[in-house]
Amino acid sequence: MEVSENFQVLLNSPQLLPELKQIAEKVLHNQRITFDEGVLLYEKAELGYMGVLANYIRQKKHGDKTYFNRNFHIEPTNLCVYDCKFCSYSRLIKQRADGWEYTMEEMLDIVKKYDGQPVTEVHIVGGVLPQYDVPFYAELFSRIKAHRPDLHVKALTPVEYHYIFKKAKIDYATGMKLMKDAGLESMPGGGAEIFHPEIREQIAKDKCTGDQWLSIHEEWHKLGMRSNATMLYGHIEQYWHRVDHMEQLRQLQDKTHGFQTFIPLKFRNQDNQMSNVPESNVIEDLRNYAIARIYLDNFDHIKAYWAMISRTTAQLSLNFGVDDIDGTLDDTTKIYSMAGAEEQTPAMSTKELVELIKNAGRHPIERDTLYNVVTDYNDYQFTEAEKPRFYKLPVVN
Ligand code: V47
Ligand code: SF4
Repeated sequence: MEVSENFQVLLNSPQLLPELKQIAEKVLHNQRITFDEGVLLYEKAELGYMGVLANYIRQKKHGDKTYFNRNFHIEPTNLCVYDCKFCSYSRLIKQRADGWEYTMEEMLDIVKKYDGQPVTEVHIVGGVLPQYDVPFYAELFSRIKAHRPDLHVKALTPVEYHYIFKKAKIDYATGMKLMKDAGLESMPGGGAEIFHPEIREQIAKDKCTGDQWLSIHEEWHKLGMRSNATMLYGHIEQYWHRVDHMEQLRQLQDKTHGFQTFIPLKFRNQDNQMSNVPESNVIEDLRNYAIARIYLDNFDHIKAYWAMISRTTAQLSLNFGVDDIDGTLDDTTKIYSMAGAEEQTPAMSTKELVELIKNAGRHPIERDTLYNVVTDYNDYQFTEAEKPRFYKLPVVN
Protein backbone atom coordinates (compact mmCIF):
# COMPACT_ATOMS: atom_id res chain seq x y z
CA MET A 1 0.00 0.00 0.00
CA GLU A 2 1.12 3.53 -0.71
CA VAL A 3 2.43 5.41 2.27
CA SER A 4 -0.12 8.04 3.12
CA GLU A 5 0.86 11.70 3.29
CA ASN A 6 0.09 11.61 6.99
CA PHE A 7 2.49 8.74 7.52
CA GLN A 8 5.24 10.52 5.60
CA VAL A 9 4.75 13.72 7.59
CA LEU A 10 4.90 11.71 10.79
CA LEU A 11 8.10 9.91 9.84
CA ASN A 12 9.76 13.19 8.87
CA SER A 13 8.71 15.00 12.01
CA PRO A 14 11.79 16.15 13.96
CA GLN A 15 9.76 16.10 17.17
CA LEU A 16 8.98 12.39 16.96
CA LEU A 17 10.78 10.39 19.66
CA PRO A 18 13.29 7.96 18.08
CA GLU A 19 11.60 4.96 19.73
CA LEU A 20 8.20 5.99 18.34
CA LYS A 21 9.77 6.52 14.93
CA GLN A 22 11.12 2.97 15.13
CA ILE A 23 7.63 1.62 15.88
CA ALA A 24 6.21 3.61 12.96
CA GLU A 25 8.87 2.11 10.67
CA LYS A 26 7.93 -1.38 11.88
CA VAL A 27 4.25 -0.77 11.15
CA LEU A 28 5.13 0.55 7.74
CA HIS A 29 7.18 -2.57 6.99
CA ASN A 30 4.62 -4.96 8.35
CA GLN A 31 6.74 -6.02 11.31
CA ARG A 32 5.39 -7.11 14.65
CA ILE A 33 5.92 -4.84 17.66
CA THR A 34 7.25 -6.24 20.93
CA PHE A 35 5.70 -6.31 24.41
CA ASP A 36 7.91 -3.39 25.51
CA GLU A 37 6.93 -1.38 22.45
CA GLY A 38 3.27 -2.02 23.26
CA VAL A 39 3.78 -0.57 26.73
CA LEU A 40 5.73 2.33 25.27
CA LEU A 41 2.83 3.18 22.97
CA TYR A 42 0.46 3.33 25.93
CA GLU A 43 2.90 5.47 27.90
CA LYS A 44 4.25 7.85 25.29
CA ALA A 45 2.28 7.97 22.05
CA GLU A 46 -0.23 10.74 21.52
CA LEU A 47 -3.54 10.32 19.75
CA GLY A 48 -2.61 11.77 16.35
CA TYR A 49 0.37 9.43 16.00
CA MET A 50 -1.75 6.43 16.99
CA GLY A 51 -4.40 7.38 14.46
CA VAL A 52 -1.90 7.47 11.60
CA LEU A 53 -0.45 4.05 12.44
CA ALA A 54 -3.70 2.29 13.24
CA ASN A 55 -5.52 3.73 10.25
CA TYR A 56 -2.68 2.67 7.98
CA ILE A 57 -3.13 -0.95 9.11
CA ARG A 58 -6.91 -0.71 8.93
CA GLN A 59 -6.81 0.66 5.38
CA LYS A 60 -4.37 -2.03 4.32
CA LYS A 61 -6.58 -4.79 5.69
CA HIS A 62 -10.03 -3.46 4.85
CA GLY A 63 -9.88 -0.16 2.96
CA ASP A 64 -12.94 1.84 3.99
CA LYS A 65 -15.05 -1.27 4.55
CA THR A 66 -16.86 -1.20 7.88
CA TYR A 67 -18.82 -4.19 9.05
CA PHE A 68 -21.97 -4.63 11.08
CA ASN A 69 -24.44 -7.44 11.51
CA ARG A 70 -28.10 -7.92 12.28
CA ASN A 71 -28.37 -9.71 15.55
CA PHE A 72 -30.28 -9.95 18.79
CA HIS A 73 -29.24 -11.06 22.24
CA ILE A 74 -30.73 -13.52 24.68
CA GLU A 75 -29.56 -13.03 28.26
CA PRO A 76 -30.84 -16.19 30.00
CA THR A 77 -30.52 -14.66 33.47
CA ASN A 78 -29.13 -11.63 35.24
CA LEU A 79 -28.38 -13.69 38.35
CA CYS A 80 -25.01 -15.25 38.84
CA VAL A 81 -23.12 -17.52 41.18
CA TYR A 82 -20.07 -15.31 40.70
CA ASP A 83 -19.52 -11.87 42.05
CA CYS A 84 -17.34 -9.94 39.64
CA LYS A 85 -16.71 -6.52 41.08
CA PHE A 86 -17.27 -4.67 37.79
CA CYS A 87 -20.54 -6.41 36.97
CA SER A 88 -23.79 -4.54 37.36
CA TYR A 89 -25.66 -7.88 37.39
CA SER A 90 -23.96 -9.58 40.29
CA ARG A 91 -25.51 -7.56 43.07
CA LEU A 92 -28.85 -8.94 41.92
CA ILE A 93 -28.13 -12.47 43.10
CA LYS A 94 -28.96 -11.19 46.57
CA GLN A 95 -32.27 -9.91 45.28
CA ARG A 96 -33.46 -12.95 43.36
CA ALA A 97 -37.00 -11.63 43.17
CA ASP A 98 -35.83 -8.69 41.03
CA GLY A 99 -33.95 -10.87 38.56
CA TRP A 100 -35.03 -12.94 35.59
CA GLU A 101 -34.37 -16.61 34.89
CA TYR A 102 -35.72 -17.53 31.47
CA THR A 103 -36.97 -21.04 30.88
CA MET A 104 -36.13 -22.95 27.72
CA GLU A 105 -39.57 -22.13 26.29
CA GLU A 106 -39.18 -18.43 27.06
CA MET A 107 -35.85 -18.33 25.24
CA LEU A 108 -37.32 -20.14 22.25
CA ASP A 109 -40.18 -17.62 22.25
CA ILE A 110 -37.62 -14.82 21.97
CA VAL A 111 -36.12 -16.59 18.95
CA LYS A 112 -39.58 -17.03 17.40
CA LYS A 113 -40.26 -13.30 17.76
CA TYR A 114 -37.68 -12.82 15.00
CA ASP A 115 -39.31 -15.26 12.57
CA GLY A 116 -39.43 -13.66 9.14
CA GLN A 117 -36.98 -10.91 10.14
CA PRO A 118 -33.62 -10.78 8.38
CA VAL A 119 -31.44 -11.26 11.48
CA THR A 120 -28.49 -13.58 10.97
CA GLU A 121 -27.25 -14.17 14.52
CA VAL A 122 -28.45 -14.81 18.05
CA HIS A 123 -25.88 -13.91 20.71
CA ILE A 124 -26.55 -15.75 23.98
CA VAL A 125 -24.72 -14.68 27.13
CA GLY A 126 -25.66 -13.88 30.71
CA GLY A 127 -25.16 -14.96 34.30
CA VAL A 128 -24.17 -18.41 35.56
CA LEU A 129 -26.73 -20.49 37.47
CA PRO A 130 -26.82 -24.24 38.22
CA GLN A 131 -30.03 -24.98 36.29
CA TYR A 132 -28.33 -23.90 33.06
CA ASP A 133 -26.15 -26.98 32.59
CA VAL A 134 -24.77 -29.06 29.73
CA PRO A 135 -28.07 -30.85 28.90
CA PHE A 136 -29.99 -27.55 29.12
CA TYR A 137 -27.73 -25.64 26.74
CA ALA A 138 -27.33 -28.60 24.37
CA GLU A 139 -31.11 -28.82 24.08
CA LEU A 140 -31.46 -25.03 23.70
CA PHE A 141 -28.94 -24.87 20.86
CA SER A 142 -30.40 -27.85 19.03
CA ARG A 143 -33.96 -26.53 19.34
CA ILE A 144 -32.93 -23.10 18.04
CA LYS A 145 -31.23 -24.72 15.06
CA ALA A 146 -34.21 -27.02 14.44
CA HIS A 147 -36.54 -24.03 14.47
CA ARG A 148 -34.36 -21.77 12.34
CA PRO A 149 -31.38 -23.46 10.69
CA ASP A 150 -30.12 -20.21 9.09
CA LEU A 151 -29.75 -18.40 12.43
CA HIS A 152 -26.13 -18.51 13.61
CA VAL A 153 -25.85 -19.49 17.29
CA LYS A 154 -23.04 -17.50 18.96
CA ALA A 155 -23.26 -18.48 22.58
CA LEU A 156 -21.69 -18.50 26.03
CA THR A 157 -18.15 -17.87 27.11
CA PRO A 158 -15.48 -19.98 28.85
CA VAL A 159 -16.95 -18.68 32.12
CA GLU A 160 -20.13 -20.69 31.54
CA TYR A 161 -18.38 -23.57 29.76
CA HIS A 162 -15.80 -24.05 32.50
CA TYR A 163 -18.61 -24.10 35.10
CA ILE A 164 -20.94 -26.50 33.27
CA PHE A 165 -18.19 -28.90 32.11
CA LYS A 166 -16.81 -29.12 35.62
CA LYS A 167 -20.27 -29.91 36.95
CA ALA A 168 -20.77 -32.53 34.24
CA LYS A 169 -17.27 -33.93 34.95
CA ILE A 170 -16.18 -33.68 31.34
CA ASP A 171 -13.01 -32.14 29.96
CA TYR A 172 -12.97 -29.05 27.74
CA ALA A 173 -12.36 -30.96 24.49
CA THR A 174 -15.29 -33.32 25.11
CA GLY A 175 -17.53 -30.47 26.24
CA MET A 176 -16.86 -28.22 23.27
CA LYS A 177 -17.39 -31.11 20.84
CA LEU A 178 -20.72 -31.81 22.51
CA MET A 179 -21.75 -28.16 22.17
CA LYS A 180 -20.70 -28.11 18.51
CA ASP A 181 -22.75 -31.23 17.82
CA ALA A 182 -25.73 -29.61 19.55
CA GLY A 183 -25.65 -26.57 17.24
CA LEU A 184 -23.18 -24.07 18.70
CA GLU A 185 -21.50 -22.26 15.80
CA SER A 186 -19.23 -19.70 17.40
CA MET A 187 -18.17 -18.31 20.73
CA PRO A 188 -18.41 -14.63 21.66
CA GLY A 189 -15.45 -12.93 23.28
CA GLY A 190 -16.76 -12.30 26.78
CA GLY A 191 -15.39 -13.37 30.14
CA ALA A 192 -11.82 -12.48 29.24
CA GLU A 193 -11.64 -9.34 31.41
CA ILE A 194 -7.91 -9.07 32.19
CA PHE A 195 -6.06 -12.40 32.12
CA HIS A 196 -3.26 -11.53 34.53
CA PRO A 197 -4.02 -13.10 37.95
CA GLU A 198 -2.86 -9.98 39.78
CA ILE A 199 -5.89 -8.14 38.41
CA ARG A 200 -8.25 -11.04 37.71
CA GLU A 201 -8.22 -12.14 41.35
CA GLN A 202 -9.30 -8.70 42.45
CA ILE A 203 -12.11 -8.14 39.97
CA ALA A 204 -13.31 -11.60 38.88
CA LYS A 205 -12.30 -14.00 41.60
CA ASP A 206 -13.48 -17.64 41.39
CA LYS A 207 -14.56 -17.73 37.77
CA CYS A 208 -12.35 -19.36 35.12
CA THR A 209 -8.75 -18.18 35.08
CA GLY A 210 -7.08 -16.52 32.13
CA ASP A 211 -5.37 -19.80 31.22
CA GLN A 212 -8.66 -21.69 31.37
CA TRP A 213 -10.32 -19.04 29.18
CA LEU A 214 -7.55 -19.48 26.61
CA SER A 215 -7.66 -23.31 26.79
CA ILE A 216 -11.38 -23.44 26.08
CA HIS A 217 -10.95 -21.20 23.04
CA GLU A 218 -8.05 -23.37 21.91
CA GLU A 219 -10.18 -26.53 22.10
CA TRP A 220 -12.92 -24.76 20.17
CA HIS A 221 -10.48 -23.64 17.48
CA LYS A 222 -9.12 -27.18 17.21
CA LEU A 223 -12.59 -28.21 16.08
CA GLY A 224 -12.18 -25.78 13.16
CA MET A 225 -14.48 -23.23 14.78
CA ARG A 226 -14.17 -19.47 15.26
CA SER A 227 -14.50 -17.17 18.24
CA ASN A 228 -13.93 -13.61 19.43
CA ALA A 229 -11.87 -12.13 22.23
CA THR A 230 -12.47 -9.14 24.50
CA MET A 231 -10.52 -7.15 27.07
CA LEU A 232 -12.19 -5.20 29.85
CA TYR A 233 -9.99 -2.12 30.24
CA GLY A 234 -9.86 1.18 32.05
CA HIS A 235 -10.28 0.16 35.70
CA ILE A 236 -7.53 -0.97 38.10
CA GLU A 237 -5.20 -2.54 35.56
CA GLN A 238 -1.95 -0.96 34.43
CA TYR A 239 -0.90 -0.60 30.83
CA TRP A 240 1.37 -3.62 30.93
CA HIS A 241 -1.55 -5.83 32.04
CA ARG A 242 -3.34 -4.83 28.85
CA VAL A 243 -0.29 -5.64 26.75
CA ASP A 244 0.13 -8.96 28.59
CA HIS A 245 -3.53 -9.75 27.78
CA MET A 246 -3.05 -8.98 24.10
CA GLU A 247 0.25 -10.87 24.03
CA GLN A 248 -1.47 -14.05 25.22
CA LEU A 249 -4.16 -13.64 22.59
CA ARG A 250 -1.57 -13.01 19.89
CA GLN A 251 0.31 -16.17 20.87
CA LEU A 252 -2.80 -18.35 20.79
CA GLN A 253 -3.84 -16.82 17.48
CA ASP A 254 -0.45 -17.70 15.99
CA LYS A 255 -1.16 -21.29 16.99
CA THR A 256 -4.81 -21.70 15.99
CA HIS A 257 -5.88 -18.76 13.77
CA GLY A 258 -9.34 -19.24 15.27
CA PHE A 259 -10.04 -15.71 16.50
CA GLN A 260 -11.95 -13.41 14.22
CA THR A 261 -12.32 -10.19 16.15
CA PHE A 262 -10.87 -8.39 19.14
CA ILE A 263 -13.29 -6.21 21.10
CA PRO A 264 -11.92 -3.81 23.72
CA LEU A 265 -14.66 -3.29 26.32
CA LYS A 266 -14.55 0.01 28.18
CA PHE A 267 -15.24 -0.41 31.89
CA ARG A 268 -18.46 1.37 32.93
CA ASN A 269 -18.86 2.20 36.59
CA GLN A 270 -22.54 2.55 37.32
CA ASP A 271 -24.24 0.35 39.94
CA ASN A 272 -21.40 -2.04 40.56
CA GLN A 273 -18.83 -2.60 43.27
CA MET A 274 -16.24 -0.53 41.41
CA SER A 275 -18.29 2.63 41.14
CA ASN A 276 -15.48 4.53 42.86
CA VAL A 277 -13.15 3.78 39.92
CA PRO A 278 -13.33 6.56 37.32
CA GLU A 279 -14.03 5.65 33.71
CA SER A 280 -11.49 6.16 30.93
CA ASN A 281 -11.95 9.21 28.72
CA VAL A 282 -12.58 9.19 24.99
CA ILE A 283 -8.92 9.89 24.15
CA GLU A 284 -7.83 6.86 26.14
CA ASP A 285 -10.54 4.79 24.46
CA LEU A 286 -9.35 5.75 20.98
CA ARG A 287 -5.69 5.19 21.90
CA ASN A 288 -6.65 1.76 23.20
CA TYR A 289 -8.38 0.78 19.93
CA ALA A 290 -5.35 1.97 18.00
CA ILE A 291 -2.86 0.00 20.10
CA ALA A 292 -5.02 -3.10 19.79
CA ARG A 293 -4.96 -2.68 15.99
CA ILE A 294 -1.17 -2.29 16.01
CA TYR A 295 -0.40 -5.06 18.53
CA LEU A 296 -2.79 -7.74 17.28
CA ASP A 297 -1.32 -8.01 13.82
CA ASN A 298 -2.75 -11.52 13.40
CA PHE A 299 -6.38 -10.55 14.14
CA ASP A 300 -8.45 -9.64 11.09
CA HIS A 301 -10.92 -7.37 12.86
CA ILE A 302 -11.13 -4.85 15.69
CA LYS A 303 -14.65 -4.15 16.90
CA ALA A 304 -16.06 -1.14 18.73
CA TYR A 305 -19.22 -2.10 20.57
CA TRP A 306 -21.35 0.94 19.80
CA ALA A 307 -23.93 0.15 22.47
CA MET A 308 -21.30 0.75 25.11
CA ILE A 309 -19.23 3.66 23.83
CA SER A 310 -21.90 5.83 22.14
CA ARG A 311 -22.55 6.26 18.47
CA THR A 312 -20.23 9.24 18.08
CA THR A 313 -17.25 7.47 19.61
CA ALA A 314 -18.03 4.45 17.44
CA GLN A 315 -17.75 6.75 14.39
CA LEU A 316 -14.48 8.23 15.62
CA SER A 317 -13.06 4.79 16.35
CA LEU A 318 -13.20 4.01 12.62
CA ASN A 319 -10.15 6.28 12.25
CA PHE A 320 -8.29 4.45 15.01
CA GLY A 321 -8.15 0.90 13.69
CA VAL A 322 -11.75 -0.23 14.14
CA ASP A 323 -13.48 -1.86 11.16
CA ASP A 324 -16.57 -3.37 12.83
CA ILE A 325 -19.25 -1.81 15.01
CA ASP A 326 -21.28 -4.92 15.97
CA GLY A 327 -24.97 -5.19 15.33
CA THR A 328 -28.51 -3.92 15.46
CA LEU A 329 -29.09 -5.48 18.95
CA ASP A 330 -32.75 -4.47 19.02
CA ASP A 331 -32.70 -3.52 22.71
CA THR A 332 -32.07 -7.12 23.70
CA THR A 333 -29.01 -6.54 25.86
CA LYS A 334 -28.96 -5.08 29.33
CA ILE A 335 -25.30 -5.67 30.20
CA TYR A 336 -24.23 -2.13 29.37
CA SER A 337 -27.34 -0.12 30.06
CA MET A 338 -27.21 -1.48 33.62
CA ALA A 339 -23.55 -0.52 33.88
CA GLY A 340 -24.13 3.08 32.80
CA ALA A 341 -23.67 3.11 29.02
CA GLU A 342 -25.10 6.08 27.10
CA GLU A 343 -27.41 3.73 25.19
CA GLN A 344 -30.15 2.81 27.64
CA THR A 345 -32.24 0.97 25.05
CA PRO A 346 -29.62 -0.07 22.52
CA ALA A 347 -31.19 -0.62 19.13
CA MET A 348 -30.27 0.68 15.71
CA SER A 349 -32.04 -0.15 12.51
CA THR A 350 -29.99 -1.24 9.53
CA LYS A 351 -30.51 2.12 7.87
CA GLU A 352 -29.28 3.91 11.00
CA LEU A 353 -26.15 1.76 11.13
CA VAL A 354 -25.56 2.35 7.44
CA GLU A 355 -25.87 6.10 7.83
CA LEU A 356 -23.70 6.14 10.91
CA ILE A 357 -20.95 4.44 8.91
CA LYS A 358 -21.47 6.55 5.79
CA ASN A 359 -21.44 9.77 7.78
CA ALA A 360 -18.04 8.75 9.08
CA GLY A 361 -16.83 8.52 5.48
CA ARG A 362 -16.73 4.72 5.38
CA HIS A 363 -18.22 1.92 3.33
CA PRO A 364 -20.95 -0.06 5.16
CA ILE A 365 -21.11 -3.82 4.75
CA GLU A 366 -23.63 -6.03 6.47
CA ARG A 367 -21.84 -9.26 7.33
CA ASP A 368 -22.86 -12.54 8.85
CA THR A 369 -21.07 -13.84 11.95
CA LEU A 370 -18.23 -15.31 9.89
CA TYR A 371 -17.74 -12.10 7.89
CA ASN A 372 -19.38 -13.30 4.69
CA VAL A 373 -20.93 -10.28 2.97
CA VAL A 374 -24.72 -10.21 3.32
CA THR A 375 -25.29 -6.77 1.72
CA ASP A 376 -22.86 -4.19 0.44
CA TYR A 377 -24.48 -0.84 1.23
CA ASN A 378 -22.11 1.44 -0.65
CA ASP A 379 -24.48 2.25 -3.43
CA TYR A 380 -27.64 0.95 -1.85
CA GLN A 381 -30.60 3.21 -2.43
CA PHE A 382 -33.08 3.33 0.40
CA THR A 383 -36.70 3.97 -0.51
CA GLU A 384 -38.27 7.26 0.57
CA ALA A 385 -40.03 5.48 3.44
CA GLU A 386 -36.77 3.97 4.62
CA LYS A 387 -34.86 7.28 4.47
CA PRO A 388 -32.25 7.16 7.18
CA ARG A 389 -31.77 9.68 9.94
CA PHE A 390 -28.53 11.59 9.77
CA TYR A 391 -26.00 11.78 12.56
CA LYS A 392 -23.51 14.58 12.33
CA LEU A 393 -19.89 13.86 13.17
CA PRO A 394 -18.11 16.47 15.23
CA VAL A 395 -15.57 18.31 13.08
CA VAL A 396 -12.14 16.70 13.51
CA ASN A 397 -9.12 18.41 11.98
O1 V47 B 1 -17.45 -10.51 29.83
C1 V47 B 1 -19.58 -6.64 32.25
C2 V47 B 1 -18.28 -7.07 30.11
C3 V47 B 1 -18.77 -8.81 28.74
C4 V47 B 1 -19.20 -4.51 32.49
O2 V47 B 1 -18.04 -11.41 20.94
C5 V47 B 1 -18.62 -4.93 31.29
O3 V47 B 1 -19.13 -10.24 19.51
C6 V47 B 1 -17.89 -2.81 30.89
O4 V47 B 1 -18.32 -10.07 25.78
N1 V47 B 1 -18.39 -2.33 32.05
C7 V47 B 1 -19.89 -9.49 27.96
N2 V47 B 1 -17.99 -4.09 30.49
C8 V47 B 1 -20.15 -8.84 26.61
C9 V47 B 1 -19.24 -9.36 25.52
C10 V47 B 1 -19.48 -8.99 24.09
C11 V47 B 1 -20.19 -7.87 23.74
C12 V47 B 1 -20.40 -7.59 22.40
C13 V47 B 1 -19.95 -8.42 21.40
C14 V47 B 1 -19.24 -9.55 21.76
C15 V47 B 1 -18.78 -10.47 20.68
C16 V47 B 1 -18.99 -9.86 23.11
O5 V47 B 1 -19.22 -7.55 29.19
C17 V47 B 1 -18.29 -9.44 30.00
C18 V47 B 1 -17.56 -8.29 30.66
O6 V47 B 1 -16.23 -8.23 30.20
N3 V47 B 1 -18.86 -6.24 31.19
N4 V47 B 1 -19.80 -5.57 33.07
C19 V47 B 1 -19.04 -3.14 32.87
N5 V47 B 1 -19.49 -2.68 34.04
FE1 SF4 C 1 -21.47 -13.35 36.51
FE2 SF4 C 1 -20.46 -12.60 34.17
FE3 SF4 C 1 -21.34 -10.76 35.91
FE4 SF4 C 1 -19.12 -12.11 36.44
S1 SF4 C 1 -19.43 -10.69 34.69
S2 SF4 C 1 -20.81 -11.73 37.89
S3 SF4 C 1 -19.59 -14.12 35.57
S4 SF4 C 1 -22.59 -12.28 34.87
